[in-house]
Amino acid sequence: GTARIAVTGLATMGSNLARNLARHGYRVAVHNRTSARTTALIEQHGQEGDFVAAETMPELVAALAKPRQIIIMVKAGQPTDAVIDELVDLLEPGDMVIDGGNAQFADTRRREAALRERGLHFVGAGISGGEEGALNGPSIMPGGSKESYAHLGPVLESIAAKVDGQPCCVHVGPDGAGHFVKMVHNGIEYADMQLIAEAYDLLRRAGGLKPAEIAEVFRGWNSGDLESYLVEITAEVLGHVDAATGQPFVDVVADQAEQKGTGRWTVQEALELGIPVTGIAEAVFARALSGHVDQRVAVRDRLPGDVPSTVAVDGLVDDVRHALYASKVVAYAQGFDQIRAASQTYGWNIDLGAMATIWRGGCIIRARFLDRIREAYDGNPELPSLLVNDYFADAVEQAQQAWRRVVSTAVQAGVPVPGFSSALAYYDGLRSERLPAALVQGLRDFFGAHTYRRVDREGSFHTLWGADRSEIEA
Ligand code: NBP
Repeated sequence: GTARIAVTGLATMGSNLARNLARHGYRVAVHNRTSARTTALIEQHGQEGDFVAAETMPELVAALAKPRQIIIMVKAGQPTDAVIDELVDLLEPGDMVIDGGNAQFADTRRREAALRERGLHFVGAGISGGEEGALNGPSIMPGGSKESYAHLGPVLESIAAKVDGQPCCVHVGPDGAGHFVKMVHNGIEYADMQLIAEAYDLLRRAGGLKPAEIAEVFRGWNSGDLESYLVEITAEVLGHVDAATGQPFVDVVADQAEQKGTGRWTVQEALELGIPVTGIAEAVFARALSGHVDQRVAVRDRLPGDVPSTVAVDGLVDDVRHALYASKVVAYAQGFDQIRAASQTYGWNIDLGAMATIWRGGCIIRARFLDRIREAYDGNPELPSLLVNDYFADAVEQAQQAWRRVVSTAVQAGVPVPGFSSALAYYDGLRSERLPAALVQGLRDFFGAHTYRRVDREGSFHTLWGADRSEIEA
């Protein structure tokens, strides 16, 4: 065969990715379980490039030059395994199977190990940017072997988004590293949106601003440090008026946020790693709370707020901007901590600065301040937290008083701000010289003889709480 690369799975993502490849001059073999999709792609877009349509998997494999490179873009989970099973018997050692779906990284690790046994390369590649990104340039986070990246990298880099001439694609690390980073990216996206939603809610409920006015506020913010795709589209969504009712669009949308699961995965994995990603966790739980409509309706009248109808809001808009920025820095700091922890646990050796680089374009969390994150990790790859990089430390210091005012205003006004307040609690926790964990240790030792360490001597100790309260070395 002569095709450079293949795509199997031609729903929205797969067909757009195939078109992106073809538009970049690659001969692309295309296949879908239901061949009507293949036919439709060729009929509608065949003139955009050099496609080879394959009706069956053996035809697809035969169409490819060696070593073969096949991108799978099907529904994550069992469908991906079904496609891999069908493929592997048709392939030869050295061939590469790329999973561009939203796979769970543990699945990617399992699949990579299984294919490696057969001499095949398995590349779990996180792809962000939705259908628009797939067509015009996504952010790509490929895992797998270095050897496979040597073949694949140039192709993926050519179709990825570019920022300042740099492709938003680098080799993340072995086996599941790419899908892990994609997962955390999605988790950060959850946190980012939650913080934006809290800013809106406060400006509306405590500040008394109308959606159209808040749209203007966000439009203004988008020309400063907060410049990002999400802040930009927040202005669009808040400014939109429902044609049917003439109401602000945001008032006619049911207030129950959905989740497909990647935010939840991020938190589950953070719990396993013992990394506090409170910003992401609060975002996942805020969506969960919003979704429990029956419960909300059942309890609402019995839970009075007892809050003043108005609160002093002098300078609220600027304060909220500071709170949003500081909380966002915390959410990213936590996400990067999680990537670093996983990198150590799984031996991935991930370059954290490079991750910030590839999220600058193509993906949903693209933002100006990712440049700052890259600079921070380039300057010091061992940074103990993003928060102590000079730029971010100064920014958070400047924001601090406003951040505290915003959280207390929200509390007084009865507006929930789990993202802002947990980010501030995280910040105050990290900077505290002494934490009440000492008391927790004392309690654990009291009821369960769990022992404790002392600040002044090495070793583990236990106090004989039920006897004379003398201390013994455990
Ligand atoms: P879907 O996730 O809706 O999957 C549809 C595709 O999976 C079709 O090609 C379908 O074939 C194929 N498929 C299924 Br379902 N079961 C199969 C099986 N047992 N064997 C072979 N093929 C099977 O497509 P999508 O929205 O384009 O997303 C593709 C992947 O990209 C997913 O993993 C998704 O999570 C990920 N992703 C999506 C986005 C996005 O914005 N949509 C963004 C980033 C990543 P058929 O035509 O024969 O039914």
